Order: sequence, then C-alpha cells, then structure tokens
Amino acid sequence: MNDSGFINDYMEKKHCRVCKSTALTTYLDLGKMPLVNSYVESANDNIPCNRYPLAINYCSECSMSQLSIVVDPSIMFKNYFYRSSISQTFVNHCAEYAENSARRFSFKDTDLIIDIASNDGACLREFKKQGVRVLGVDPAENLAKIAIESGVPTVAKFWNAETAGQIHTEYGKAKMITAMNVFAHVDDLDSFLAGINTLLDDDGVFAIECPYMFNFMTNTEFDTTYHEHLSYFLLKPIMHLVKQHDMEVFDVLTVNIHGGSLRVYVKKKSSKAWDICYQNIDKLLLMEEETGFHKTEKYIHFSVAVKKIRDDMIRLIKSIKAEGGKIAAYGASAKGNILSNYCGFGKLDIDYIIDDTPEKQGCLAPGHHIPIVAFDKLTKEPPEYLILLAWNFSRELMNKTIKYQKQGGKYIIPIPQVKVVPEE
Ligand code: DWN
Ligand code: ZN
Repeated sequence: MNDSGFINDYMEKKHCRVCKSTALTTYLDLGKMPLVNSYVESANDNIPCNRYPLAINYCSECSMSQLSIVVDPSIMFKNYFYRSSISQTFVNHCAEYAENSARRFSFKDTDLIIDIASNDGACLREFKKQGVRVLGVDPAENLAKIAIESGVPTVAKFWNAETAGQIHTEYGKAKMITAMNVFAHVDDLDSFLAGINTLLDDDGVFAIECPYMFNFMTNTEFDTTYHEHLSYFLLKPIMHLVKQHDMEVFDVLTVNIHGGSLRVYVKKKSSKAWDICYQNIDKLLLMEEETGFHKTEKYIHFSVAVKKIRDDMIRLIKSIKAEGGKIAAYGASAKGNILSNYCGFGKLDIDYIIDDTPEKQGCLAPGHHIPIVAFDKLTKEPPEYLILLAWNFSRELMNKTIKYQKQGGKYIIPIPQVKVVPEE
C-alpha cells in the first residue's frame, strides 16, 4: 500500500461517495482501459500501458453514478497533458462565464476568485479581466508553471480541507470559488466541501460545472467515461451532498460545453445574500424524475446503445480500410482514447491523430499507441476520412480544416451516433 492508501494503483469503491449506501448496480462495463492522459514517449512504443477496470455503478438511494474503482490521483494529475486553453470554444465559454459572474455577483476589485483545478489558467485569465484578484489551485506542476507565467498566481496542490486552510491564512476568504470539470474527478467530496466552507466568504458563491448525466446518457457519451471521471452527476445527488455540509443550491442551469454540462450555484445555508431560484431547481429535478433518471431501470439498457456505437464504428472503419481508404483523427482527447481503445482500433486503422497541444505532439496515444502529430500532417498526408475524436468541438475542428473539406475530405463524427459528413 502506498502512502495515499492505494494498492496496485487503485482501490475498489464499494459504497456511494454521496450517501454511503452499498446499493450499487453496475450498468456500464468498458473492460480494462488505459489512463486517458497517460501519453507515451515514442521510444516506449513496445511497452504496454497499464490498464484498469472501467465500469460505472448506479446508487439506487441517491441516484448517483460513480466508477467501481478509484485510481490513485497522484498517478493521473501530478503531470497533466490536457490544456484547457487549446480550445477557443472553451476559452470563449470561460469569458462569458466570467462576465456573467462579475455582473450577477457584483464583483469588487478587492474580491478574490479561486478556481479549483485551474489547469493552465485559461478560466482565471478571463476572470482577471473583470478586475478581481484570482488564485488557481491545481496539482499539475507543469500546468501551474504555465499559468503563473501567464499572470495567474497558482498553488500547485490538490484541493482539500488542508490546502484550503493554508490558502485562507495567506489570501483570506474568497468571494467566489469555481470548480470546473473537477467535482467529478474527486473521491473525497467531504474534504473538498469542507475546504469550500473554510475558504468561502459567508456570502460567497461556490459554482460547480461538471458533465451532466442527462446528456451523457441521452447522447450516449460513453467515451467520457474514464478513470479521471469518478462521478457522473445529476442535480439530485449534488443537492443531497451540499446539504450535508450546511450549504444549499440556489440556482442551476445547463451549459453547452463538453457534451452538455450542469452549472450549479451553491451558497452557505446561513447566507441570505442570494435568492433561491426554486423555479430553475425544481424544473431540472422534475425533468430528471420524469425522464426516469432517479430509477435503476433507466440505466439497465445503456450498454446496448454503447455497443451499437462501437459496432457501427468498427463496421465503418473496416469498410473504408477494405477499399484501401486512409483514415486519421483530430483531437487526441481523453474521450477519443476511450472510444478508439474500446473499438479496438490501432495503427492499422488510424494512421495518426492530429492535436494542437504541443505537449501531446510526438507522443503515442495511451493503449493503442497511435502517433499524435501536429496539424501540418493533414496537408502533407491527407486522409480520405478524419475521425473527430473531440466531437464536442466538431464545429471548431471543421472550421480549422476547411481546406481539407474543399479537397473532398470527409469527417466521421462518432457521438451521439456514428455519421459521415458530408453524407455519402
Ligand atoms: O474533464 C476533462 C475534460 C474537460 O477535458 C478532463 N478530465 C480531460 C479532458 O477531456 P478531453 O481530453 O476529452 O477534453 P477535450 O477538451 O474534448 O479534448 C480536446 C482535445 O482536442 C485536446 O487534446 C485538444 C485537442 N484540440 C485540438 O487539437 N485543436 C481541440 C481543439 C478544439 C482544437 O482546435
Ligand atoms: Zn448514493
């Protein structure tokens, strides 16, 4: 057992992290998968990747969905390849979020805004434009360095109660704490929320933004299942969880980013500063209830839809290759690594994966070790088909490849169903 209590890099999760129930039902099992952000040096092509069980369990007590294991976070997050700022779509999303927050919560220039899992500072750079003090928290030392060099002060640590205490001593209380694409990545949510309680001003705002289970299932976004994503949230379990920490949800909305996300605004129960938007909250809870998401039956057949996407992708790739067609991909994303490994694709199927993240170029993608290359490869060796593995940014990727389109190049978009664009 290592010093963080992990044997063999991971541990089984036998109880619900929200309500502690053991009434868990497995409804999706993708088998053993590699860690999606463990990109491989090309010299290590002959060394097989570690693979870990990847399955999701549903809690019938509180409607929480969570992975059946927890992989040691220090393996996944201390040196992190993913850079939030590569996607202009995401940067624009952050700019809108920062402007909206400054207006709604009447930021003053003395206010401190903290972003947990701040990555390369993409979001806090937008908040900084609103004239507030900012502080990032992210365990990835490589990303913290980039953020600091871009003018975003960053503490290179995991967020928990202890880190919150240290920040409180040095920086004081925060007006707003944002948790974008991290709340689903954390096993000990009790320590996470204890840290929020420590650092959040009495009338402060805690804002969670995470992938929404409603979109995950409705659009069969199974490839966003990976070991970093421990939880797959509905609004119902989030409300249950924050209540256990003397906090309450005061507003909620769905946002069109990363395949469809939930943004949940939380305040301390004692604060009277923010009206509770019951209409928005009740509307979403009712939608979850009426569409069956609060019942186990809803989940039982999800794997059928997942297997259909896998089978459709395999059939399409096989038919293209049978006719001698060349196939490449764009977006060496975490989701793309799950989709391509789950379909069993390898170098004989996909020649290369384009990615604009400098740190990923020249590496091999986890599992199948398909080479990751810079954009200019598309001009030098154009394929007949380009799989958009970052389908959540299809528009941005297609806008970047107009020349490829004009030369008759085609796209394969795998989610929510496998389709070729333009249609054949
Ligand atoms: O939660 C997480 C989400 C937010 O980001 C993390 N745990 C991991 C990561 O997941 P992902 O890698 O699937 O995220 P993206 O943002 O869908 O990945 C897009 C990939 O495509 C990146 O490697 C960057 C690349 N890309 C590019 O090369 N050129 C993306 C765009 C838009 C581009 O123009
Ligand atoms: Zn539960």
